[in-house]
Amino acid sequence: MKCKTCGTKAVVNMPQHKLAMCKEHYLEWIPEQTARFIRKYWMFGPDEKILVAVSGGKDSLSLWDILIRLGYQVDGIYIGLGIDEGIGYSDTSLRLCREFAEKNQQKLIVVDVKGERGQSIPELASNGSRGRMKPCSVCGVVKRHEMNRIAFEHGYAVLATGHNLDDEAATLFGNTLSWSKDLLLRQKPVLPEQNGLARKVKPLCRFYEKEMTAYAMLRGIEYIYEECPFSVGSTSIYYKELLNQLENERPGAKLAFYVKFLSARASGLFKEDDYQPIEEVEGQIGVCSTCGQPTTNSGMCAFCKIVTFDKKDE
Ligand code: Q46
Ligand code: ZN
Ligand code: ZN
Repeated sequence: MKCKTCGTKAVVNMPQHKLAMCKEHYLEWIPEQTARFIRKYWMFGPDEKILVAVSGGKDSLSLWDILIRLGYQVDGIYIGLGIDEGIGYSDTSLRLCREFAEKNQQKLIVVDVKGERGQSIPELASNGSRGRMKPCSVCGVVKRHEMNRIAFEHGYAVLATGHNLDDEAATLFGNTLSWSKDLLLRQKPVLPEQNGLARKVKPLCRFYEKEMTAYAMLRGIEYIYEECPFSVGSTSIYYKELLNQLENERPGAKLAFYVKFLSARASGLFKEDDYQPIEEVEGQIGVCSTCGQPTTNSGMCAFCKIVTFDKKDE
């Protein structure tokens, strides 16, 4: 196997693209492709302030690395979830994010959920008054809220996350199985800024997970190998396994599934159905009575319901 660019021995083989590359050219190709996706989907411009959400995993730290290499002004945000589960998951992931930030002389904003709200994610999830909730449901609400809050308070126009193609294809698969029109309409590489919330972008959405693993390893990025303990047995992991079976038989199938969905939607897949008068759409968004963030709930947003109930019980 030879590098398509220089003909020396390739270290990465990508049958999905019918492409193989040496280390040097692979490490150039990934940022070039990322820059292409940023332009193609109109994610952000060179002067915009970007906040990248980092978890200590390969995708988010690689995204931070790539955006730095591309010359963007990009700071990191780490949400400390307080997940230990016998492996010190949150402690290790925070340490790796801090080390990355120091090594690259970048700013990292750390939000410690337990320090600020009194309870970690597992504690908020098992708190009795609201009934038990799944840690991932609580976690999703808390992470979204805190990232939006920090982006707003610190004036970041853009919030970038490290979702890769495997994540997006698994989400798309789940949304398609249930034909969740609202979720299919919202599943985009870019969600525009609205109601004071920063624009959300996913610059890695067209890279396979294994491409990001190769990038992180070849760049020498130290990341946490363990997945979050609460992800074990999740539906999204099951969908990823199913899609990997398909991909093994038909290289490129996962990418085609996702990219063709984006083009089908852009060319009007939902056109007739998705029309809603603008007054109706705007009427659905209110403001949380406690924190002021936009919400479709009346009264308190989902985040404030979680953390406020818990405070009363202390
Ligand atoms: S971090 Fe949070 Fe994930 Fe862990 S608790 Fe679930 S949602 S699995 S991306
Ligand atoms: Zn080469
Ligand atoms: Zn709120």
